Amino acid sequence: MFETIKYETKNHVAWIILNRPEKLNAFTEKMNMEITNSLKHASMDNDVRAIVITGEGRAFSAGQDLAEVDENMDHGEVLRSRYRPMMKQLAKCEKPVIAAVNGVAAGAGFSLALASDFRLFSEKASFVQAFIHVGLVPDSGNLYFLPKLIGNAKALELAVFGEKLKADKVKELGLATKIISEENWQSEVTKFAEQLASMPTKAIGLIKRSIQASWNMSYEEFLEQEAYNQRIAGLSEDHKEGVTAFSEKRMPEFQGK
Ligand code: T3D
Repeated sequence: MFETIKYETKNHVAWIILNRPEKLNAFTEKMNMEITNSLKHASMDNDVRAIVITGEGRAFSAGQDLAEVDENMDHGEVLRSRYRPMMKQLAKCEKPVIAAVNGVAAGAGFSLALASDFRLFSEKASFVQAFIHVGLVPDSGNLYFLPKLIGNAKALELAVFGEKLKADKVKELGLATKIISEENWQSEVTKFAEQLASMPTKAIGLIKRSIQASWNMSYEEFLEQEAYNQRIAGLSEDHKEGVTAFSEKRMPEFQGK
């Protein structure tokens, strides 16, 4: 089905595995398209309740494949036609998306991780704002998310100097949900993803939507949006199950409906 990624589903989790390990999973046009399509597919599959994006081999992704770049390239158009659809598909996904950063994430690879909802970070991974080293500006939403996560001053510093951030620095900056040792990597990522996949999926989607909405709304507008979202959550089967389980003094069994 796909050539540059692997797509697998297990226990309600969709795994999108970037699969050009010999090029550190650098993005080609085809890969941008396949990531976009796989995210769309996972978003629409009712059986999928969490999505993991990770890389094959020693890297998460080294960003744009520089072998594809030539001097006649219109970089603005490349972003509009290839990266924007991928980042928009990710932003509108109503299921939790986990970037399992198994190794180096550079350039747009770093951006993809920033745009995800959770970042699990291997102790041997690193983040690099590689753009400046090739005379470019961080793209693919990078400078939209990074200042919100770590503040303007630190985001500017990283974007300008492009230093490699190893696990200890990533932890200090609060850029990772969790740092995971190499030996526990696969089991911990799976456990985290499967835990999310057993939670009330609709409520998680509404939480994501609320946080996104809060960036562009007045408090009054936000409170209205909140009421609208809570009405939807309140009509879900998972809400009913949560209340029933509470009154029966047992653990809820959410179905994501
Ligand atoms: O038009 C547009 O603007 C589109 C949007 C662009 C967004 C971007 O992502 S721009 C930024 C592009 N990415 C980079 O500039 C990163 C370049 N790579 C690196 O800086 C380093 O490779 C890493 C820090 C990621 C990893 O370093 P290291 O020492 O672990 O590995 P390496 O030896 O440099 O790379 C290993 C191989 O992967 C090597 O190939 P070889 O020599 O073994 O055949 C290297 O050329 C290849 N590779 C690494 N990154 C890329 C790549 N090949 C193509 N494109 C890459 N981005």
